[in-house]
Amino acid sequence: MKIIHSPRHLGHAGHVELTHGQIVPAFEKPERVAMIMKALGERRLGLFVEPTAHGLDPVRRVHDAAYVRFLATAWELWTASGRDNPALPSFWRAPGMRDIEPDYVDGKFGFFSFDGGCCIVPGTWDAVQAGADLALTGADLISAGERMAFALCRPPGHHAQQATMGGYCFVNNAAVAAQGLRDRGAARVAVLDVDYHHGNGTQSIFYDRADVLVCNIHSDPRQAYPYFLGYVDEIGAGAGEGFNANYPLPKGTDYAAWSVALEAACARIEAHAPDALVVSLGVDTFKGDPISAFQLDSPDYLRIGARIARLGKPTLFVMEGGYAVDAIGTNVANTLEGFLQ
Ligand code: Q9C
Ligand code: ZN
Repeated sequence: MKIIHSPRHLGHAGHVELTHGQIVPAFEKPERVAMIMKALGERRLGLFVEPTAHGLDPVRRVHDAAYVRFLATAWELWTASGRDNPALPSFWRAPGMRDIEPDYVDGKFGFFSFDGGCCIVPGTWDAVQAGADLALTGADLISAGERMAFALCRPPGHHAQQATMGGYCFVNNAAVAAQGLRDRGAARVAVLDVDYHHGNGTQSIFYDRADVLVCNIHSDPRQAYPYFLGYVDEIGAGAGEGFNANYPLPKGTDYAAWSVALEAACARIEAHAPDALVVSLGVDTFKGDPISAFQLDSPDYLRIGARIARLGKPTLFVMEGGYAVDAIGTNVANTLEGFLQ
């Protein structure tokens, strides 16, 4: 197995987030990757490789050009307004307001985001571009015949929609990879999102398409972030009707109940008969996660990996959430080891 990583994620550091009415150090921090690499290295689970550069065209296959332009210039815009502190949005559009990109920086930050979880510092855009390259290098490997690969993306991606950042996510790495696999010849692709939070970005991006099935197992949006998407009746639209599947679960869910949803998602994926599978691998379902409320334990991740392997599809794992830094390495390594056994 190849583990695709890059030190460029380190530029996205020293940032903050808006949580519980306060500006706090970001939960999504560089140590997450260090701990994962340590665990994967100790277990000799794979070969570490660096990504190849793919440019921004494959990113614009799933994101609006104006949004990519905003991300590329956001820090410059922020500092041009006379600030040198980490950048956060603090204004958002409500339903009924105009869909026009403002000229002023604060308006742009609000226009292209949906929460205060996406802080931008000088190295953010470089880290985000590196993340997309990791995902695309993973798509290259799977297209070339590898059975599996792991794109150790940071920051994560699954909350990023066509033109909005949110939930620590800027570019939707899993969506970039899924589209990349389509563009490399896969007729059908499936995305299985096992992060604690609903992958609203991935769902939105592929919502009207039948070629990319999106399955999400997550905390019920009535109780949990991102709150405004992730209900069972979201089944896709138009040509994509029937090609989106949501499995919301209550807070407190343990592996016994979680794995029932995994079985249902796996059955749906088998029916789709994808040529390749992208797994949005969040391990914030762990019982010790500081911002989440499922009860999965470390050995459960071995079973998750093994069940996904039984689908028998070429599989690209893309890193998403997981904030219990002490356990994140074990939980990710267990998932990949479970797949490989
Ligand atoms: N105090 C991912 O896992 N904020 N994003 C929650 C809880 C948003 C999580 C605040 C959580 C986003 C990729
Ligand atoms: Zn999450």
